[in-house]
Amino acid sequence: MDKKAGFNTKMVHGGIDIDQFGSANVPIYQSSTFAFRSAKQGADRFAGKEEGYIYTRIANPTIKALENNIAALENGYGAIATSSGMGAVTSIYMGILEQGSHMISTASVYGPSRVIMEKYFSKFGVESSYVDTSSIENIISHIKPNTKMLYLETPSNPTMQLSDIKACAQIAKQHNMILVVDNTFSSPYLQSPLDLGADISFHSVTKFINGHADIVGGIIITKTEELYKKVRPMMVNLGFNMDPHQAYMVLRGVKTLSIRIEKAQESAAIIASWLEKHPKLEWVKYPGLKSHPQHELAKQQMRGFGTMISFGLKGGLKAGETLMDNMKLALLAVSLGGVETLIQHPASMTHSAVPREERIKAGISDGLVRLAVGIENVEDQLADLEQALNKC
Ligand code: LCS
Repeated sequence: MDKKAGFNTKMVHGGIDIDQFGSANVPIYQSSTFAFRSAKQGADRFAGKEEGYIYTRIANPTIKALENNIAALENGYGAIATSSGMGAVTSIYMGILEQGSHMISTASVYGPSRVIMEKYFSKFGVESSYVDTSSIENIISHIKPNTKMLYLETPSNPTMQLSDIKACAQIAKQHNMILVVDNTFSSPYLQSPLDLGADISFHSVTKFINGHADIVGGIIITKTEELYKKVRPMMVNLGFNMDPHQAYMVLRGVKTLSIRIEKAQESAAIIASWLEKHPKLEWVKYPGLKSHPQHELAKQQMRGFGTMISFGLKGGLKAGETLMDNMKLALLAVSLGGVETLIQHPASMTHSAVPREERIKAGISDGLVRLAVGIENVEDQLADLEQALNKC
């Protein structure tokens, strides 16, 4: 595949080899193990002297096709598919950090990404600072001699705050930190962290990349071979591997990634402007709105403003509950990035494990409601919000 091929071309063909039968789709190699033709071949494969498959936890042809495809979309050296987005987060923490090292991270990250660091990795002597990474000065003020990783989630879940990837890459380089970006909220279609200077980009493929709310998965893309070799053994040895059937589902989803996002994003822009004018709302956060504090940065580092909106109602949490209980088309469910519109309440759902004080400090107020816009007709999405807001 020509490296200069367009995004849609890479989405459909990137990294995918046609098999011996000319199969248009990558087959599901549902096999846990792969037979060697001889003892020597087995030994050579284990020694890395011969390419080929050994055991599915290590590598598998269907999973490899997905890894090559996403590496092509993000312009990385290689990709590592994982059982879930959290499998990706854990593999990255394990691969880069060690006892005594320190990490700086966006305060408003997906709840469990923070909880596993503060609750579990801390037990093994890893330190962390959860800070406002939208300010470079603030990041610099938290750097310590043992800071090894700068971890951004941009836009962040669920506050929709942005961090400047290019500026952070410069700081990371100066201070010998590995820059990791959780690119889940943008997908490879809207943002290319590695092109902006990040070392590692990753996704919960459960969201946009798969896009059909039918599997859970993750993927890590590294800029260099060195980082790939540091992180891949974590997936393999800790058992965070994807399953071949899961990889097949994701390969099927990724073929329509840009088309799904374009459609949902068009609606999200209309809905965000509509919500901003609604008398029952106190505030709306969407990177495409001029009122978003980092609208200009969003224009520079993203190729579109995405499909995620967060907002607060004047009636606070009570009104938010009434809204969620009365939505008829949108599902009251966590997750995002699928074809269906979802609504949820981070304080009691996705971010409930983050202590309240820390959650509020990170900008996730009790009344914040998160809307993940799907591909339904925008008139129907608006009518659904209108009838539910009328009850608030
Ligand atoms: N990173 C981000 C930004 C996420 O939103 C999620 C999941 C993960 C990582 C973890 O991925 P998973 O293991 O679930 O594949 N976010 C969810 C959310 O906002 N609602 O439900 C899950």
